[in-house]
Amino acid sequence: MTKLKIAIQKKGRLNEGSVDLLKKCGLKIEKSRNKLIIPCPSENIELLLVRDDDIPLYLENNIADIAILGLNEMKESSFEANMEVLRYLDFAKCRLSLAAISGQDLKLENSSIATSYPKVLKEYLKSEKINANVIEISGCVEIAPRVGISDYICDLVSTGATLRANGLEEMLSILDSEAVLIKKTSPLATGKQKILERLEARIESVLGARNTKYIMMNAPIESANKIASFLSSMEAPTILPLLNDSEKVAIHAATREDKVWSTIESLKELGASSILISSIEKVMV
Ligand code: PRT
Ligand code: ZN
Repeated sequence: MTKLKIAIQKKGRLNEGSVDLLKKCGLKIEKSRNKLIIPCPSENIELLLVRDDDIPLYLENNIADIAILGLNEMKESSFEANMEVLRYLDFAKCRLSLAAISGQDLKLENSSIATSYPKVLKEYLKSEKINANVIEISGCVEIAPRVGISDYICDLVSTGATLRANGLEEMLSILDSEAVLIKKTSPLATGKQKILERLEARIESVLGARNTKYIMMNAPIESANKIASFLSSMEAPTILPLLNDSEKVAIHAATREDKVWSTIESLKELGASSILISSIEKVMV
């Protein structure tokens, strides 16, 4: 039986988001501490739990068919040219940034920069025609400027708390990263491709639902058309009569989460009341 093999991080910042997304896509993932291969036979899928640094190698050697990885790790891989991003997954967001001891100016020419991401950094320096010495260190990069190893560091930042705790200041972001669904650029066999397409459709519906809210309200009949045309819904809003109130109707619609607050304010101005907003689990368009 054909199986699609998916590599995800075993432990770390990508693990929880990857498992959560795949579970919402219907995969039954029974995690046990030492199990590195998890079969999901009902979906014809097999999960490989590995270190994120090794994921590009697994794809390159066709040990995994697709994977969930941080964009920064994909870009850092020597196999980057053989891989493609299928979808941005909206979690594990961070940026690769240049930082220095607080209060300094950014003067990269002829400087030294410590990093665990030498490939991405060198590509950036080349594209900007900056001549600088890249010092590769494997971790705890934040210490480098304080102990005189380098003038700057180039490291991943999400909240910036780690930089601040080490007296460093973020100066310039050179790459925005998040978890991405990736595969080798070469085509998959037909059976695997079909399983992938089904999974991608499910991911689409799970991620679509994350950014969508279901909004319900009562409104005066005379405002109903205005409200209906105002709501940015996926389909035309539903308008229902109310029991024992001939002057009002109930209006239901799906709306984008980032628009919810401004939507509520405008709805109130149009006379809407009893506004309820609820989450949506999945969206099939
Ligand atoms: O064991 P394995 O090799 O699989 O994991 P790992 O230790 O190499 O990676 P892990 O789990 O730390 O990170 C995996 C991926 O998560 C990274 O490649 C990024 O794509 C993504 N990610 C998202 C981050 C962060 N956010 C992040 N904040 N990776 C690292 N950090 C570091 C940051 O550099 C800082 O040291 O977390 C610390 C806290 O960040 P602040 O800015 O919130 O203080
Ligand atoms: Zn790693």
